[in-house]
Amino acid sequence: VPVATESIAEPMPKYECQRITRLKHHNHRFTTALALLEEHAGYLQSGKQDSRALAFRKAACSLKALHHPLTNIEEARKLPHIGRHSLEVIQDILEDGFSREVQDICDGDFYETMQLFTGIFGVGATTARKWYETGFRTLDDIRNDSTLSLKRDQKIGLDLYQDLNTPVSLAEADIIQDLVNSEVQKLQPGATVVLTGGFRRGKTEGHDVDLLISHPTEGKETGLLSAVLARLRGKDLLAYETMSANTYDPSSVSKKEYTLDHFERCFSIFKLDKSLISSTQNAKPTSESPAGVVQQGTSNPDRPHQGEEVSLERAGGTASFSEGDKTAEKTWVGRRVDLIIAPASQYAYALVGWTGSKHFNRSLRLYADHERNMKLTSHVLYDTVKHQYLPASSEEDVFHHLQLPYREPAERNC
Ligand code: DCP
Ligand code: MG
Repeated sequence: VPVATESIAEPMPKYECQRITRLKHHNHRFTTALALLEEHAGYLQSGKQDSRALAFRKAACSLKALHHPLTNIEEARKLPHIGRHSLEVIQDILEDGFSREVQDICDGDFYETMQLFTGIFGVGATTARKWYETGFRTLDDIRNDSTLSLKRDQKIGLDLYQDLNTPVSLAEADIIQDLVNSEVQKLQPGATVVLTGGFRRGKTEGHDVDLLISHPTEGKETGLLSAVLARLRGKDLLAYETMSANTYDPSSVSKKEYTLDHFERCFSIFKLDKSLISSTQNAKPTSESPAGVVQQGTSNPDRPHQGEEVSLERAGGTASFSEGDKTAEKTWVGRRVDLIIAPASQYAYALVGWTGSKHFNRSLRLYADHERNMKLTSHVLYDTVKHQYLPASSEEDVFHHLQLPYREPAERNC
């Protein structure tokens, strides 16, 4: 007789960072539906207070960490963070095999149009919704309306729509890492260029390539980013770039709102030569279809860069994208690349922060704050009782300071 080990095991811990959450789990039929509802809730909300979206995400995270397929609603009730709305969705899927609410969202044109518009680089939910409410439904509606004054990044986003909505493969990410690394080594031998974000957590596709650049000797990373960008520009490898300076201010670490990081970084679009990737072409969507629903497009419900339009607008970008590129057969594919510079003393915290997932980070920060009286950022960990910073030279050190069992990147997929 099989023993239901989990019924006698301890209850699931409250914080996601206390659990093991892998990419592959037993409850995709629920979590894909909840991810779609999260995305849809994000489209409806404005500002940063996306509590409905967060509720769906937290419910999905609990199901992802479950060691077996969920088979009854009573068990779902016992899991942490499964709210009333999520319970209803889970119950529908258990009983009917699909969620009517999810189906209705997919059948309407709001969700589909919002996916289309937020897929434009530089367009967040607020702008997309404004366009939807104006009556726009297609990319050509946007392209052909002379009254819209599109930002430079949004124009590039429209021009490269197909490229930027085709998932980046791991093979492509490796090529881009090599390209950047070879330039970095010429400028500052011994510097490190590490592929972070979803790829480091074991994903084989992503919406962008996140490269964390550092040097074991503190200070040697200074000036590196502009120099690397100059070299890449010289080789005509950049279609777009916008750099933001390091705005890190150690005195602000104790402020509650201090959660985003302040490293020197560059959002860019690389021109990846097609001849380099011909053997690794991939054109399939990243997202799975939620229970009983055929999903359109390649948009990833996990896509976290929505709402970034403000900072991009403020930063203003420089684009190098000539008419010739558009009219002639393009020999390259546009790929989103984030380059982040971290000094050695902050590297371990930056690595945790940029490995994610975004939700894992959120839970780590809450755990640090509420359970350990510590403030965690992508720069430092600060003990608010002892009034001291806790240095870390590895990710293991970070978990150790927080008195949490170490989680491999592949176990941080919540
Ligand atoms: N990050 C974060 N908070 C944000 C944005 C990012 O903590 N608002 C961190 C966690 C992410 C990492 O940076 O894992 C990289 O950001 P991405 O948006 O690229 O996220 P992923 O790499 O996880 O997803 P994708 O595979 O879609 O690129
Ligand atoms: Mg990424």
